[in-house]
Amino acid sequence: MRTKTLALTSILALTAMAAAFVFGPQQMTVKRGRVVEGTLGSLQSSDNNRLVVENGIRISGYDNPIDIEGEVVCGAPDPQTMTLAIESAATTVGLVEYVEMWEWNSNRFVEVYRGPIRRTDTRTVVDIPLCWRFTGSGGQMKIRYWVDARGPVTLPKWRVALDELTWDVNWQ
Ligand SMILES: [Ca+2]
Repeated sequence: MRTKTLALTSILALTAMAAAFVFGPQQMTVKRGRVVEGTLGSLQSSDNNRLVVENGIRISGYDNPIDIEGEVVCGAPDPQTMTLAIESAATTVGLVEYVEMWEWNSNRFVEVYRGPIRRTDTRTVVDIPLCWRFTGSGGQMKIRYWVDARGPVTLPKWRVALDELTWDVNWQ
């Protein structure tokens, strides 16, 4: 019931905003890694307020040292275009960030971006092709952000700082 109310409010907001909307995750679960500073609110815009996550303990080689899942109700299904903005920095070289989105027809996460994380704050904007695949019937979207060490990372502890993780969605 709460979700339905939220979706309705978002649709009204969309009408007023000419069917284009920027938003970040409304809910988030850190499945692996330790939050050092920041909150879900830190991801909503590029403002130097960052969610900082330290790598977690790997029980097996299949575990990703940082693994975060988030959800949002964007208000309406079947958008025309969508871009994803990611702004991140790391305390070491050799890390790669991966972004996946939930594809509702096949019921699985699909990779939409991967790239190295730089030492300096870098904002990347990714175009999401066939973006309607990633919205549920009520406009729900799910995202997974994970990090793995792909280079020679010798530090036992390192951190990734996320300044922004948002979608720019257009229904026109
Ligand atoms: Ca921020």
